[in-house]
Amino acid sequence: MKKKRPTWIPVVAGLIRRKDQFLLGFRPNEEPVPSVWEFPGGKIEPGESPEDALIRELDEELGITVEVGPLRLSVTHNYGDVGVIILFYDVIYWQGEPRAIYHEDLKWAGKKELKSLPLPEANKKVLHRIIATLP
Ligand code: DGT
Repeated sequence: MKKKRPTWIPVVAGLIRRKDQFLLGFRPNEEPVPSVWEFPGGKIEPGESPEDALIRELDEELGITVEVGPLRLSVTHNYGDVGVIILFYDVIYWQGEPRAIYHEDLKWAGKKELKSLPLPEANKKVLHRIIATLP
């Protein structure tokens, strides 16, 4: 019998930094990852480059126009029977003031606060590496 291949979802997330803080969005209460503070971003559409996906997602979610920098880190995680691979990119420049178009709320959080907030499991795994990207 043919083995069922797992489903993988490619996701991009932006590391938007202001001084020693990151911009986070509070996810609406929707499965599979409800009510946590996440790094803004979303799924890469088929045929789209990761950078273009991040530009599109940050425009849709926050209403900002960004310049995407280098890929800083990546992580894989399983949510039930689907796996996500999340590519975290530096956002080196943005135009406009971020607004909570998709999220319930936005906040700037520094190292100490990040460690105490509810975050997606996939982010907790690499939190030390995310924090290491702060100046
Ligand atoms: P859609 O089109 O309604 O399916 O939604 P998208 O494309 O905005 O994608 P989204 O944000 O629902 O999917 C991202 C997946 O990655 C979701 O399963 C949650 C998971 N995830 C884990 N950590 C993070 C994170 O820090 N940021 C984002 N954006 N997603 C994360």
